[in-house]
Amino acid sequence: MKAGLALGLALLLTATGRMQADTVVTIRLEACDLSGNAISTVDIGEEFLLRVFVQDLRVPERGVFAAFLDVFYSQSLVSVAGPITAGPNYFLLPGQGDISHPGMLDEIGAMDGFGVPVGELLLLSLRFRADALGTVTFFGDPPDNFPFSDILVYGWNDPVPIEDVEFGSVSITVVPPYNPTPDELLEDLINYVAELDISSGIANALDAKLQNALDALQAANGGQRNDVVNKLCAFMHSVEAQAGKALTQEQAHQLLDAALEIIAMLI
Ligand SMILES: [Ca+2]
Repeated sequence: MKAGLALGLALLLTATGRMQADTVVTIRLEACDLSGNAISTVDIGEEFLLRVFVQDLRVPERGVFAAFLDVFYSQSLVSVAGPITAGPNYFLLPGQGDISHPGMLDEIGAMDGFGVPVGELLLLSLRFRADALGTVTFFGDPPDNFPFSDILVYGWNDPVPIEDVEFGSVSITVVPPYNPTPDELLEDLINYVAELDISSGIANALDAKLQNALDALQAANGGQRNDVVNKLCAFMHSVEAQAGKALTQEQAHQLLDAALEIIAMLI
């Protein structure tokens, strides 16, 4: 099949009449949450999916029949947490792909078996766990175990030359979980009020009420938390009085929601 690869390349160059190869297949990597939403950050300890998409870029598009790749990643930050799952148009070959070596997914991929796949399609996904803080990049890299890992497209008998396949990469940052304390939320709210484009008189009045609440909170023991709630209620009354006047309705809603969130943590 090495000869087949070389022949495929020669045929492609002859057919296109160009010495510069065009991308025929893209293999794109994406990080997403367990519901399938693309993400760029993940809380430490949480799981996420690495998803691999393929697309045939030829015109007219005929579809990717089989695609494989290696993926390198930092083993100190994330670890494999589940088996490979094929996308809905593809199936896994028994024994194909080795995910047992930390830091490397070797020869992972899938084949089509369910009609003509056109458009960008999910080839496979794989569950990872975020183990340590930092940014991890998953690098897609050409496979090397031919002919088992040949990248095939409909309409061509020979494999797609590796140099005509674009292997993508994706980064995701592992972050601490965001569990703000009431103090932190109150400080956020104070900063938010300070940045509002409102008259300084109103801003100062609102700020004074929040500072009162923050002072009470920082001095509070369990028995004094009602005092904090009362001070936040005073803040909310002031906001309501200014809604549609010194504050827009939207600003007022945001301030009320923020205060209610803090109160909910205190009662
Ligand atoms: Ca490999």
